[in-house]
Amino acid sequence: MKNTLTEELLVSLSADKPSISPKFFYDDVGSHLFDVITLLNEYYPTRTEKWIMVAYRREIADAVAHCDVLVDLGAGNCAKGSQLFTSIKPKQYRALDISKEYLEAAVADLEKQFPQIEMSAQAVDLSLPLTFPELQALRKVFFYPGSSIGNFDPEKADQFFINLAQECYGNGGLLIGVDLVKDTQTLNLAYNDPLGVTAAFNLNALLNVNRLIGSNFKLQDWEHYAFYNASQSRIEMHLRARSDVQVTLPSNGSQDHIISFSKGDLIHTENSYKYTQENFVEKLRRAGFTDIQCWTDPKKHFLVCFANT
Ligand code: AVJ
Repeated sequence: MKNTLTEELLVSLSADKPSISPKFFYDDVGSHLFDVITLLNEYYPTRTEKWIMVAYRREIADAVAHCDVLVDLGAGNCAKGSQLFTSIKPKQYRALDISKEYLEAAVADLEKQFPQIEMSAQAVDLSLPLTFPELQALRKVFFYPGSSIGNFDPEKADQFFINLAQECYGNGGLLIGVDLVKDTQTLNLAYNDPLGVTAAFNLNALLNVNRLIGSNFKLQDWEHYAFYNASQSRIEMHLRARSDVQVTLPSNGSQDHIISFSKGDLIHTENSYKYTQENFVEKLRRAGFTDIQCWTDPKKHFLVCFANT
């Protein structure tokens, strides 16, 4: 594990455009920092999605119509998934996430509250194709909230949707939440909160990397840098070197690797793509979904879609 991570980070940090994958945000501290981000006034996505889900609860349940299995992609604490139980009434609940321990505890709690729903927890890497042959005959609802799709490059997102549309086998669909393109100021503020929680969340990736591979990033050498790139319709998050810095990546066996950064150099840590409703619906259609219904908030800040096959 340690070796492959070291290898992965050595490659991504020595590249022409150095990067650290956003998956490195989510250690224990990072997951909690993200939870705090979702409470911030400036970070509108979480609360706006919640508002849509509540305001259009009936309409969404009607669009879904019937659900044998709710497949929660990136379930986390299962809070959003379980909110759907009373409206969508799934017979089975499948919670998927990268971290299995966290997930199993959440699912165990839910099983006590909803003994009539059959539940399971499964560790997955969502960047790889998913397959559910055992669910073929059942009506499935894939659930992918929170604009997690925004972390995928547009081409990757297409692949992800094509995979899911196929896995529906004509019997089911995708319930998804996505952040919408809006004025630059609102976008920039959501990723540059004055309290500095997003900055801490970004910088924490360095602490996580140090812990995982034994590197020696120092927080005082780096600063949070996030902005909306309008031509690519995405928020970019970076860590910017505050001075010339050298970082050592230990390697067992061979020599340690030293990577040098100059003042102002960037490490790209995240893209968060934003879509227009038209773009997004077209994307779902191209992937093989046919009947697509959408709900949004009055300011059109966020979009929830049910894409049927
Ligand atoms: C979890 C990927 C949806 O892109 O808004 C929040 C992550 N990064 N603030 C997002 C995030 C900085 C979030 N997603």
